[in-house]
Amino acid sequence: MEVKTNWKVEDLLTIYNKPIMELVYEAATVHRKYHDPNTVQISTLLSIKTGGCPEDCAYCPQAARYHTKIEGNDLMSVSQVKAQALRAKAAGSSRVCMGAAWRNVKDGPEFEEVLEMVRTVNKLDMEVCCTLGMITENQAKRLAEAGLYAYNHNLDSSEEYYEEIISTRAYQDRIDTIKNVQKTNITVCSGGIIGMGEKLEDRMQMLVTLSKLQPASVPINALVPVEGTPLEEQEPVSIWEMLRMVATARIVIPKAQVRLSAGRMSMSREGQALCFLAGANSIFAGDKLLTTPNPNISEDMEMFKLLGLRPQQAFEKHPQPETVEAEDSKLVSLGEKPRWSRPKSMRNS
Ligand code: SAM
Ligand code: DTB
Ligand code: SF4
Repeated sequence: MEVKTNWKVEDLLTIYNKPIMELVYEAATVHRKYHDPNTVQISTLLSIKTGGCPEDCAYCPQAARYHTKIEGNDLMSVSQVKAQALRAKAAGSSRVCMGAAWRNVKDGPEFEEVLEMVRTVNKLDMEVCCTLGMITENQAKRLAEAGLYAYNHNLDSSEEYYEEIISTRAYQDRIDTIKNVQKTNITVCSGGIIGMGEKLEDRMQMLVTLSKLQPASVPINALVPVEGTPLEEQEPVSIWEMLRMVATARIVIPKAQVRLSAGRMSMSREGQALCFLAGANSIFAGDKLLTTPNPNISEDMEMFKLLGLRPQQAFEKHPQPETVEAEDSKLVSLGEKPRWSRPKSMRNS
């Protein structure tokens, strides 16, 4: 059955504002049509390059210009990544998401290292996801050839609110990167953050844009306010806002894995259970997200047991990509210098 992709903000506001019992029932019904309601994907985040980012994303502890307490690191080695991935697999995780604090990928030795990390983790039979900032079509093709399963690139908010949060790149750059990913077999992971001071209409507008893209996974992050960032004093979002957001995302992007992402430290088990009922079917596990705390795996495993949830197996939703070894690759680095925009020309730097 075809999925509807022409939702309007008003339609989504009507859905979002339904009485909770009706909203959750409707979302759970959609969820059961496309997914096993007792299965939840466990993903593990690995910050392969932490801190020192030139961008000015107001929420992000890794932006070099904010004085946060995080410790920056150079690119992790392939062997460290392999060891961490094996540890995650043994703990029940089926997916590794490697994040780099980069504005965009630059062709060169570090990208070659990342390609090797992708090959290595895919050969462990785990889903490999990368989130490396903006990428060109050739870079997306090279990641696909290495065996990348998913690329994460969040819209983060509505186009209108985006420029309140980030001035060093434009919304269109995000869409362009997603379009580059869609030219390959890599699945798209794209979602956003709630609780940055945006209006409800912005959240719904973001879901309208996502429903046109129909990403294979949609992370819903609640802002983790980090000391030193411009958003350090934002009020936390309530569980009811999270629940309504998850349910609305489930209804309008029905086939996606909807992920309870940042913010689970402040959610009770009961709150998370409601979100799973309303269609969330993925979490990040492990006691750290990229730089901020997350519930530890044994607590999550206890929650799974309590709720009768099963961890999803790797490649249940899409087939495992093949890995082409570096020496057999037909693609080469183009040494591109893409013209990603700088809307306000690094005005704060
Ligand atoms: N540099 C790449 C980029 O921006 O696409 C990849 C890493 S970036 C940290 C990945 C995502 O983490 C962001 O798009 C944002 O959604 C999320 N994120 C970062 N800081 C956050 C925070 N304090 N609270 C919630 N989500 C956050
Ligand atoms: C996503 O949407 N959330 C994850 C992942 N994709 C890369 C990152 C959350 C980061 C939260 C802040 C931190 O730990 O630095
Ligand atoms: Fe953080 Fe990514 Fe923005 Fe850099 S581009 S500041 S890592 S969210």
